[in-house]
Amino acid sequence: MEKAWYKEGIVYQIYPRSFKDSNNDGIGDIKGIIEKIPYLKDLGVAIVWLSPVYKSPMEDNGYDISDYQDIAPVFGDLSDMKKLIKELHKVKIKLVMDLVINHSSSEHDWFKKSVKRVGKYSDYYHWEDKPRNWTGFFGGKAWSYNEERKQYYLHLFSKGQPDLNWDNPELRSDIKKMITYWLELGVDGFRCDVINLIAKNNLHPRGRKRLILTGREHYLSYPNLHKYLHELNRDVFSKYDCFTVGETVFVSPKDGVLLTSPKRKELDMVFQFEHMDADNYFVKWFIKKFKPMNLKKPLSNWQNNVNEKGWNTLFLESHDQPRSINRFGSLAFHDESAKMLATMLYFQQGTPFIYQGQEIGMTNISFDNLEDYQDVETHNIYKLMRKMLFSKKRIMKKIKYVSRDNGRTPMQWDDSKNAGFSDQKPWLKVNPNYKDINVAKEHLDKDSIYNYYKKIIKLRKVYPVIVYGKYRDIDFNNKSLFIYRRYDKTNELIVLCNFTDKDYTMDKFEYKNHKLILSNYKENDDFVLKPYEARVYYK
Ligand code: TEU
Ligand code: CA
Repeated sequence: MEKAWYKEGIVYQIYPRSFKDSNNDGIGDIKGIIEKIPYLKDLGVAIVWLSPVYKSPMEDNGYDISDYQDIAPVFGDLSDMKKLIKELHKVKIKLVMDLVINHSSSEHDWFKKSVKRVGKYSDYYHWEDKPRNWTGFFGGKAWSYNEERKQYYLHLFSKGQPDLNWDNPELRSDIKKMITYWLELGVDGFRCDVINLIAKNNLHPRGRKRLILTGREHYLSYPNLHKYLHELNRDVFSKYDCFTVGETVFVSPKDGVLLTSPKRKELDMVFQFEHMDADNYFVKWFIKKFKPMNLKKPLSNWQNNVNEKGWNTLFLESHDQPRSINRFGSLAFHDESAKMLATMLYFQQGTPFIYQGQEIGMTNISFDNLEDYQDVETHNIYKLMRKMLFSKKRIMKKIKYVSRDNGRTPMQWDDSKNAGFSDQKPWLKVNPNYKDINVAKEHLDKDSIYNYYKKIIKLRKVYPVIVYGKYRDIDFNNKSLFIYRRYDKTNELIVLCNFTDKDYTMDKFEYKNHKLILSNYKENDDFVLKPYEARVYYK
């Protein structure tokens, strides 16, 4: 299997708004990230994925871009960006930017010119005389009327995020120029936002009525997608030592191989979301009780069907997801379950992604007032559910569990005011548990979640079989344990995880000739796995 730096290194995702505020305006910024580079180095981070910092009206916190080649003043300026790249490279950390090219902001110059039908920009977006019945990712209609142009335009997300028309070669050429601009500045790769939505059915027929995302058959991994990805790779990415990870929604392992097979020269890896439905019925707002098998099945499915053909990513959290301890672990066994989840995940095959705060065990927020939530998706869904006559109480209960703000509360650096994130009232409230859960405290505790993550990151450097070994499930039908084997010709790792809050007695112990290289418990009984106990054996 082809070796590559982006297969070996740990990627750490930074949501800039919530990471570190250097100028005390209550909002994280680039200078704050530069301040924390020593922290990233200490953890063992190899690559930083930076969520958008471009010019934006911030309707979707920067995923609505109004200038792809300039920085939002709230985060800093281009000289800060160049300094960040330089300082990260100085300590051998690479930088991956967020590439949001399915849509721009309606404040983008291109959209303003498109509304006025100026030259080549007229067809940079999707315009129709009549709306389609499609619905969007944030609930509600996906086509809106523009009074000035007197036509409807497509926006799969918020109204301020019009979808770009990728069938237009002029648009594709401008996008390629913009990507080249960042690569020339020294950026080492891109996380491509909802990249499998970029190709639409240019006939715009009526969409099939569905519970969510009516009309998705006209843009979800549409055939032209592969043509456009191959074109980006051929004309831009292949000319640099860079890597691309696609955020691809509603894809199967089969799609995953099509998108990440090295032979096809499209993307290097993708984020898939099948395992993110482990606690919901297909739509995150329809919550169901988590069962370990609901996580094991999709993760194992992707391991068994993508390994050796394409390349996986390993993630449980991001700026779009609630915290994994609340979803798949246990607050009663907070530390044990956080460490177990990390063990379960990061010894699988694929590039590991850590989302800021995950490495110290940050948890969901629980605001009682809707006004305390800032996320556009949360507010849109609230309005939609009220129209569907859901009670306020019932909706708030869902929001507490599902809102993307659960993963966006300020990073908890220490137990000082605002968790050391800022001297000013932060844009989003700090989780009140910051006095117990913070970097400073965990740095000092050799048994902390932070130091457990450091051990995992170190082990990945010591045992290449973790990165390049094969994967096999063990005792797959076991509903309480997640056990798997990683191996190559001369090495074997066995990973055992108890996914329950009870002791689990194994009927046999097969690893007496193996060396225990990691566990989240100090004592390990041969036959009994304690609640959320994780072990890694090596031979
Ligand atoms: O997310 C796309 C996406 O699918 C998520 O919005 C997902 O539908 C939702 O979070 C499920 O709750 C990307 C970005 O990661 C997200 O932050 C942006 O809001 C979105 O695209 C639009 O750019
Ligand atoms: Ca700031």
